[in-house]
Amino acid sequence: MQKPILIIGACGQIGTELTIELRNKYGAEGVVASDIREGSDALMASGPFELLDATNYAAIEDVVMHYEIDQVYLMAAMLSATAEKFPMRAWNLNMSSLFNVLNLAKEGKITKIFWPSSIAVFGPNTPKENTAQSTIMEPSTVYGISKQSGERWCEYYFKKFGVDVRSVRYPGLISWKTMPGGGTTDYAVEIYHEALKKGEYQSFLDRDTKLPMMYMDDAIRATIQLMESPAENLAVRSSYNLGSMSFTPEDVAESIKKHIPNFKISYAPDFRQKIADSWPSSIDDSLAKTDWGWKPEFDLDQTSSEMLSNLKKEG
Ligand code: AKB
Repeated sequence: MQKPILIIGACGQIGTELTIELRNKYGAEGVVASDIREGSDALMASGPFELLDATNYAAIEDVVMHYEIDQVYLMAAMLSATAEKFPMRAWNLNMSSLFNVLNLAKEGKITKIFWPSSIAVFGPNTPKENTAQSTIMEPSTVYGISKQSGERWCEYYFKKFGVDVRSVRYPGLISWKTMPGGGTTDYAVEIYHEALKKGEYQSFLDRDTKLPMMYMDDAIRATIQLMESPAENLAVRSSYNLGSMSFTPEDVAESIKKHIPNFKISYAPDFRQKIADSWPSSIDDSLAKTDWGWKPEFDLDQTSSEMLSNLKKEG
């Protein structure tokens, strides 16, 4: 039997769905969920849970030893918009949590790590369209700087100590089960909630701000697929570009109108506009495709149908 997986940050937007999916695959006891706070009733009822601070090395080590953990998915992070407000807290959380798991692997206490990077590693001088895996980066946000530094450390620990760490640069993620918190791409989730509740939405990004985005089912599939790929296939040990679709707030509004014809969108860009303007519009993920067979399944209209029908069922 496979040794259990530990998910740190299991109650967040990605962690919640990742935990459920990994439990479907490996059984309830095969996945230990952990977070600094408790999560949804469904998540809490689905298997073992530990309250855990991702910045506390000794506490993570205790959980790893107690459950004989083999792999860690580190999903705890402060996202781009919140990180601009609390730069030092963001740096501390995003970096110390990563060092904690990298060092556990270096010491041979776990064998494999998943750590999420982001399109935020790119910056205003990066070519915007079809952004390559390796190009000018120069991130201009606190979050982006922490993710780019994290990528460098992942590659360093792989090359220097043989740590099997794997990563993708997530685009904006759209999901209905758990709200995102503190990101610049959050509008693309809020818009569906507001469309159903009020029939209108005021977007904090301008109408033509095009960003790379992905439906959560695709993101979860990519994450598990990468973790299950043979190590020798993985040429990238910093983080893989991961693409699916790109759209603007106006595109989402048009897609929602196919279901809610009277839906209205207005625009009031705030500080998050500057963050969005520094990120790519579309991503070249050909290395993920060749190295581990990545293939996205959801386009914008499929995402809208899924979001609206599931949120409607939730009431
Ligand atoms: C954010 O908006 O901060 C995140 C991200 C793109 O990493 N969703």
